[in-house]
Amino acid sequence: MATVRRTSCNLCEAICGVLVTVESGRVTDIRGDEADPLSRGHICPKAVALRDLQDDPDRLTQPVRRTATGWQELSWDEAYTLVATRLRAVQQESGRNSIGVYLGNPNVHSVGAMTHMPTVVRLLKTRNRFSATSVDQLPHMLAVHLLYGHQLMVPVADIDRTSYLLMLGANPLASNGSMMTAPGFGRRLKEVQKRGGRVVVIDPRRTETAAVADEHQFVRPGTDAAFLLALIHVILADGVTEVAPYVDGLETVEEVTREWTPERAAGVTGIAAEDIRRLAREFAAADKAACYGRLGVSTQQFGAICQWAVQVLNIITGNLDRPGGSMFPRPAVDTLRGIGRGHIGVWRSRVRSLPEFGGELPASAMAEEILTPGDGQIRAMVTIAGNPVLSTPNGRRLDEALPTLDFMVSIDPYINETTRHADVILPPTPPLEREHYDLAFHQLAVRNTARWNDAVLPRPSESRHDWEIFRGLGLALLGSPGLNRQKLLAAARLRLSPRRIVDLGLRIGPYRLSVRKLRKSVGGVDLGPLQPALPGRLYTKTKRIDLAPAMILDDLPRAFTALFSDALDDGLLLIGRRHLRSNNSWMHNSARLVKGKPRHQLLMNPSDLKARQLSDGQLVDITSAAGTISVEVASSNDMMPGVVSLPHGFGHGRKGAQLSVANQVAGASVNDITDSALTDPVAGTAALNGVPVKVTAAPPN
Ligand SMILES: Nc1nc2c(c(=O)[nH]1)N[C@H]1C(S)=C(S)[C@@H](COP(=O)(O)OP(=O)(O)OC[C@H]3O[C@@H](n4cnc5c(=O)[nH]c(N)nc54)[C@H](O)[C@@H]3O)O[C@H]1N2
Ligand SMILES: Nc1nc2c(c(=O)[nH]1)N[C@H]1C(S)=C(S)[C@@H](COP(=O)(O)OP(=O)(O)OC[C@H]3O[C@@H](n4cnc5c(=O)[nH]c(N)nc54)[C@H](O)[C@@H]3O)O[C@H]1N2
Ligand code: SF4
Ligand SMILES: [Mo]
Repeated sequence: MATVRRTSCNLCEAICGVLVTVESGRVTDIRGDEADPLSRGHICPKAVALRDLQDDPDRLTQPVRRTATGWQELSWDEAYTLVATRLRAVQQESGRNSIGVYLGNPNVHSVGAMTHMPTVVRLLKTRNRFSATSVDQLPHMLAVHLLYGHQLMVPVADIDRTSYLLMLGANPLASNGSMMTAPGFGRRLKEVQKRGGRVVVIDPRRTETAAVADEHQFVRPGTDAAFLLALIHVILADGVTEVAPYVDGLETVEEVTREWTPERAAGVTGIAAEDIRRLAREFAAADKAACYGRLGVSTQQFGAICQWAVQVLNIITGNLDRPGGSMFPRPAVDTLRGIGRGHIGVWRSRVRSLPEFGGELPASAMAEEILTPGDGQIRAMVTIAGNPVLSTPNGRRLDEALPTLDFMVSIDPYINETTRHADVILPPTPPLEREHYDLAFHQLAVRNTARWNDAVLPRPSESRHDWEIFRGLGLALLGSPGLNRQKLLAAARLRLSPRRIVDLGLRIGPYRLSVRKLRKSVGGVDLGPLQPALPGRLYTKTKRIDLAPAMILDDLPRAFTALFSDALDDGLLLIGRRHLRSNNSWMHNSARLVKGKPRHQLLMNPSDLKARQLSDGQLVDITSAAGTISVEVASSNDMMPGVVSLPHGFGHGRKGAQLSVANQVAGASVNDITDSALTDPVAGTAALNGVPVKVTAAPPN
């Protein structure tokens, strides 16, 4: 008999409600849930992959250990003891910091990882912690930490009420939105336009999103800082600012942007000075406007300046904290309370002296910290829901570094490009077997809603949820807790279930909800549109906003020199892209998703092809300072001349990776040529976009 169960898809940040049909224990259908007040029935093709994850024969369900004769299953208890013993042994021999930890993206999509993983990471007491943050949203977190006093106090564009949306470096029609949970982004954009509003996209590629916008401007990769500061310059020169009484530092911003003129910006960005002036004036004049900058303006050499400038633009035009502007969500569980406000540079990486942020070092430093001998060298790695061999810059070097470790453990359902190097792999249950409340993305949602999901399918007795794995591993690491208060607390925390923790959070949260109440609401509860929150909710000590933090001001001269004085490289610049049917590096094992036209090619403007006597479809070598990869080139008028685009997450088929579908997918890993030396020095974010490359015909083999 078929039953229909409600849950949500948590593969990306859109957290769409879905209805799953189950027949005799198997999923037979997945569709959008119209009753979800946030997603209103929207889903994308990846939702069906939930079913493929469930049924994937390559997915591990029990711990495995690498032996001379191949992978061997072991019991959960054996695995916990083995891992804890080996990790402690490495630390005993080589010191606390000899363990490196890398946390990948799916952690934020799992309630069990959110509630239980931090305790285990803390127990390891190492400073060599890394995560996908530094190849992603770190500049956002730095900017809001400096401006609003908390690293996660991120405002989102109030897309459902705005009349002017200026987007840079974001392609939500492929990504479904990021640092901004707005399921059905395309529909929401159409609604802006239907209301008579305007959508403007700034991107070196005419993306799927640019195609539906009212205006698209090409921008030379890595130069958005000049564009954004010129917008601020124009608005300040016009004297049309609208600044809230709790904002300081306007004069300083005026001073430091004086030299950042539209004419200068035009020279490097490729956007005409009159267009920059017009866009600034349109933005300032719109009754409700929001500027939103995402990955393309984060993972680049001036990401920190860009994300700061996006905030400043919203603030000085009176759009921060205003309906239709840029607003702060108010989730039912206040995640900010449970997470530190953030800090930067309290310690630095050993080899290159890159700063920590919020307790994590830049992922760009990971390989060198493993490969460089000396005190504090990483000798063991713990990877949790990450595939850094494909997802971090100079992944090839990391791929070579991992086998030199004394020990490696991965918490991951797959034997993939990274985890094939592990000694032990601990696989968690797949999404449909888990309960879920979204601790991360209600915090970034364009509407306040809340939903609890029961598991759609029972977990098989031999499987463990991720939180159970963290509990098992954490207790093994604790050994016998003894009388130490900290240890007892950690053990107690590990023993609480996610449901219990969420329930407590809901009860003390702003709407006094509970898991019981949420379970009774079909599709989730609607808590209404975003509400103004300032200055009361600011985390700054003064309850004021300082527009001009020293850390950013100090970096402006570097940007000015690099952008305006240095001889600009006239070669090609490499950027990334995403596709609706692909998710970072790890969903290429779903035959249903990867079928159809290949999506791994290098996109290049026909004029650039012609100048190099290359032709569409040809195999080319792409060479950067970090190395060379070979891939097919595809001619595309959607590319800005001088810019080429390659998606990340490809480069499967490596020896030992057990991904029967993905291993057949063509393509190379762009992160074999992104350069770990190329970072934004302010916080060490990897500059994955704007990498100088040469493209030549690949020699025939
Ligand atoms: N060049 C370039 N590089 C990029 C980007 C880019 O745009 N360009 N984007 C960057 C961004 S934004 C990000 S977020 C990173 C992502 O970087 P990562 O997080 O390192 O990589 P993912 O591809 O998301 O890999 C996720 C891993 O988690 C495993 N996994 C899946 N579900 C679960 C689960 O529920 N639990 C556990 N324990 N494991 C699970 C998968 O098998 C896979 O090994 O990549 C970054 N790298
Ligand atoms: N289908 C799908 N959805 C996803 C993911 C996925 O892999 N697949 N990944 C998820 C993750 S982890 C994240 S973080 C989000 C990311 O969400 P988005 O930020 O929307 O991601 P992208 O599609 O990479 O868009 C980045 C855009 O920046 C542009 N760009 C590159 N360099 C520059 C530059 O210098 N300046 C400007 N202005 N633009 C530039 C690129 O052309 C691209 O269009 O997507 C999430 N959703
Ligand atoms: S947009 Fe697609 S992948 Fe993202 S949550 Fe919705 S259905 Fe899942
Ligand atoms: Mo990401």
